[in-house]
Amino acid sequence: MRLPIKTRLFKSFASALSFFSFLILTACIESPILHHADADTVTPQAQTEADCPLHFPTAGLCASITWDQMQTEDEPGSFKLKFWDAKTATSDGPYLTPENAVFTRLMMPSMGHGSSPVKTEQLQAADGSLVAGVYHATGVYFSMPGHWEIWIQLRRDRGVLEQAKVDITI
Ligand SMILES: [Cu+2]
Repeated sequence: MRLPIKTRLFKSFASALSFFSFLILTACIESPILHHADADTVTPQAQTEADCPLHFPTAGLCASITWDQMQTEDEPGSFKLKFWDAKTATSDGPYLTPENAVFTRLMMPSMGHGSSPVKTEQLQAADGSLVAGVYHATGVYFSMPGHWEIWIQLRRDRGVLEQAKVDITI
């Protein structure tokens, strides 16, 4: 039996409607994802450890360590230490000299001891001028194998204002 023309029209309208509502529904499901993707490109991403390996929130600085050389049996190691503004700069610079004195301490947490002192000095260019925000740490010697912490400290007088560490296994 053929359905009356009105019923057939209604049926095709209804199926068209359900098709469109399916599309709309799909769009609604996808839209938060799209919106999220858009938000990610606009909003600066939260700082990860890779962006800010050493974080000094009070000073508003980040820092990173780059090894010149690791210690050998005969010689201690050395590294460059670079500071930058946590909000406006990246690990590629521009680098910023902290307002406080910079120190390096080596600690072996499992045994509660340190190692011989590390010399941390602001890097000098060939003409003798100081390089902004870049330090050279020398005499970096871990006295035994195992897990160590390299603590970078910002100090005033004899007090540590702020410190951050990177872990290393020797
Ligand atoms: Cu030890």
